[in-house]
Amino acid sequence: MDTSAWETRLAKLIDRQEQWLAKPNAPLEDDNGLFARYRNRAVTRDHVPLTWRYDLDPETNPFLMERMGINSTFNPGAIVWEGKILLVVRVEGYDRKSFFAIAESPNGVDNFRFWPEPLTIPVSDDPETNVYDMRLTKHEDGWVYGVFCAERKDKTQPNDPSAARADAGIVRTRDLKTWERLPDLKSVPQQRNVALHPEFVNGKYALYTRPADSFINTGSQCGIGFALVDSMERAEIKEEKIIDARVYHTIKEVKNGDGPAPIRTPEGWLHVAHGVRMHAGGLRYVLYAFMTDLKDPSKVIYTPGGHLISALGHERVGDTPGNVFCAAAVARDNGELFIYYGSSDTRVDVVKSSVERMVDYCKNTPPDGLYSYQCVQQRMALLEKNRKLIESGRVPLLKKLR
Ligand code: M1P
Repeated sequence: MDTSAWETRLAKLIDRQEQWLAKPNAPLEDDNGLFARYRNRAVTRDHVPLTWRYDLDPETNPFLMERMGINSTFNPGAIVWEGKILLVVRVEGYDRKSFFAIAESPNGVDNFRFWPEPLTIPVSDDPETNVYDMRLTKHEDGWVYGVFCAERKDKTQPNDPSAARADAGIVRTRDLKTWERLPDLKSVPQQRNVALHPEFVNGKYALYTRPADSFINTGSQCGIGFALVDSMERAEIKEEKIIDARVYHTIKEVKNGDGPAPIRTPEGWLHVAHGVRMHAGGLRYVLYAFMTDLKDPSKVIYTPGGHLISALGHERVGDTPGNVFCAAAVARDNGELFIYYGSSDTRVDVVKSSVERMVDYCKNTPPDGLYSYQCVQQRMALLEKNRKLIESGRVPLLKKLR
């Protein structure tokens, strides 16, 4: 390529990315009263800086090729930091390895820009092959913790190149720039999807866990667990109780896992989790919500039935079609609540709700009826209530529904 063609191409790349990053986002009108989706994706692989992907030297890259491509950006952790919303995004290269990088937005819905460099997370004595899905917790001990999946080859199965083991890696920081690596969470079952509770519980650190017999299948393990550990510097699970079990013929029949650290609300801790079922198309991941008791966060108090978010429209397209997965939600001081989720393991999408709406949803949505007969009864109860209201004439507009 001659110099002018090379420069023209570079100018185009720069312009195109700048336009993409500066694109304003807006909520879609077809919201459901609980949350609003947004017109544009929050973070995509096209947000990743050109300097991380291209060799920008015309001598060594005469065709201005993308030398090290990015496959996807998804499953972030989130934090409100100095008034801005920061996502610790799982960035996956063409080489299938993920790494973490912070993308920052002034308003949480658009203009996400990556910090100049990806995060350098120190490795332990037994370096993991892959890292992903970091949950962030601003803990009352003053540290910000990141708990993530540290994936290694399963050394007990040397002849199977696809055999892996998942453990919970732990890092902490005070400025989001320098990260201290702590020993991985010690646990007999494998652990992915571990989130740290933001407050001490009985003077200990509290973890929401997801024990699993193997890398993909949870096997004999039954759901989201709760464990107290004495220290995060040598975190070890000695006892774990299942607080949100997998249940036959529900959205969490095959497996589930807590999402971000729970959010304190006046009526309990709000959790967003993922549930997985199996169907002819493979595993189907959806998001659901539940709440735990303010004084005893291991006690589940509200379990709205069914899913909160399932993949729709563009969200259904990507590497694992039809799945959504969440490790990030933030509540702002004004009560606004943003939930960030990876759709089809490809990009980050966002919805806006509020703490008040989510609590109302959790308290007043009937739990899964578990049987079709019971589900019809629940629906009939709603219908009957509405019928009486229509007949009462209390809400004149309802006459239209007669
Ligand atoms: O592909 C969907 C998700 O699968 C895994 O989730 P789980 O731990 O419940 O099996 C994770 O690899 C997650 O990153 C991924 O989005």
